[in-house]
Amino acid sequence: MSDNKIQTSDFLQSVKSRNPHQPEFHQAIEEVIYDLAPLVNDTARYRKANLLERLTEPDRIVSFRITWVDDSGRVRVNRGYRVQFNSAIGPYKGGIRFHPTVNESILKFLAFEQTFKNALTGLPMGGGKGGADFDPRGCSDTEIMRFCQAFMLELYRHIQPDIDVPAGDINVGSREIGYLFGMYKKITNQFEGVLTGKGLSYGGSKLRVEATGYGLVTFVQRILDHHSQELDGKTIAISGAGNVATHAAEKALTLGAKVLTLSDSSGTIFDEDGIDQEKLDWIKAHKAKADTSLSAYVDEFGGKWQPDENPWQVPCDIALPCATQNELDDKDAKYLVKNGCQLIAEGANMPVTMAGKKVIDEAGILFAPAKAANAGGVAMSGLEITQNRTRRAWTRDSLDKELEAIMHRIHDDCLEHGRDKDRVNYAKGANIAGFIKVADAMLAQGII
Ligand code: NDP
Ligand code: 2IT
Repeated sequence: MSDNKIQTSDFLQSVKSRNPHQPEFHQAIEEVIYDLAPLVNDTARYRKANLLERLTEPDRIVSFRITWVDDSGRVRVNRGYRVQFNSAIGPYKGGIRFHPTVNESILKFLAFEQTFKNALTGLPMGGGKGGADFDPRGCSDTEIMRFCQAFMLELYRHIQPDIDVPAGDINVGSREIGYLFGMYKKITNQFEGVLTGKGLSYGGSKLRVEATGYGLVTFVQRILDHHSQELDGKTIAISGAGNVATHAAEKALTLGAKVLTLSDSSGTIFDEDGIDQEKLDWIKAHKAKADTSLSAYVDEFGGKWQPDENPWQVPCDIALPCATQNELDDKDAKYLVKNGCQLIAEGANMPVTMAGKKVIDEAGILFAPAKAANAGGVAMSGLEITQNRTRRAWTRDSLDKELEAIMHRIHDDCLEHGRDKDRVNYAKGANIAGFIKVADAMLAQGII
């Protein structure tokens, strides 16, 4: 009975009816199903264990009220979540996002992808994600602290170093992790590695802040190497101006590339002269202040400010979407193709829409999917966990080498499973390599 072959359209339809009104979650599953269904259909042990259906249903989701008081004395209510998706290969692991758009669909898509991504790192981490529909814009530092404390007042029940280890994501950086960690320690009286992305003075890892962006560009460089090309001299369009975007830009500069754009939710800066390290330092400091727009860049350095626009109309060799999901659609992809872009690598999670991917695929442009290309951040989180366990702090140099080795191994995995005649289908390679690691662990652990 359970030996039936999977029909992708039936499978997707059943995902949609089991999870109504969750378009991002459907999309994340659609992104893997065309690669995984043939493998599962051809592999009796996967098919019999009904692995795809099991893998697309989260282990559990907790949703909770967060009540806090703002500076004017008003009592505020937000909704918080933790999606614990899959723990076949290790404790749940994945970031926390604070953004008004956060809902169950977005966190389920992120936790589903995280399961594959974490497997690709080769480190023992399951997949999870959490967050709240909280908008930090306009909040004072003490409001952010009170919100983080109120969030942890519930989250602490669900996390522990051997259960679930959250980290940062959009609008959750070192400051927020500090407040979250402080409250966890206050409630539990345990000083333990329950969060990653911590400050260096209390158990954080060197290079965690930089790791996602640096790892992304290391992965891009590896792809170019494999295709007998170099990063040196290439032009790059990057979206976002947060953790991933600015560190991708920084690494790209050290390798001789020219960064033409960065963006935020108010628009894009296009600097034909290139955004150098001095300009980047200014951007980092500017965006670290509350509620700032990148538009002030042009008063400081010149270049063009393009309000409410994304960077994808700017001619470039490489595009790195590093802001948020579904920020690069088919229309944008057509501009990139027309303007001669050769490689698109996802720094953000699922930044390219399905229609955008189709355009990229048809044009034969190199494409690096998020679960492989942005895995450097969570990989460094995994190394932070090991450092916490062994109570040692590794040097920046050794961590840098380890990060590079992990990104190279992920590239090898993509090659092994994604070779398609004379092309490499990196998305297929990442989907299959990640799946096999999780699926084999699930099989070994029985029907649970
Ligand atoms: P940050 O909060 O540091 O930065 C986010 C950036 O994206 C900001 O410039 C923000 O603009 C912009 N942005 C956010 N939402 C939107 C939106 N709806 N439309 C347009 N711009 C938007 O987050 P990160 O850099 O950490 O995360 C960026 C992406 O990378 C996310 O997809 C995240 O899931 C992914 N990621 C992050 C990792 C990490 O280690 N931090 C690891 C792997 C993936 P503004 O300032 O105006 O809000
Ligand atoms: O999407 C991601 O990989 C992250 N936000 C980082 C997760 C982590 O646990 O470091």
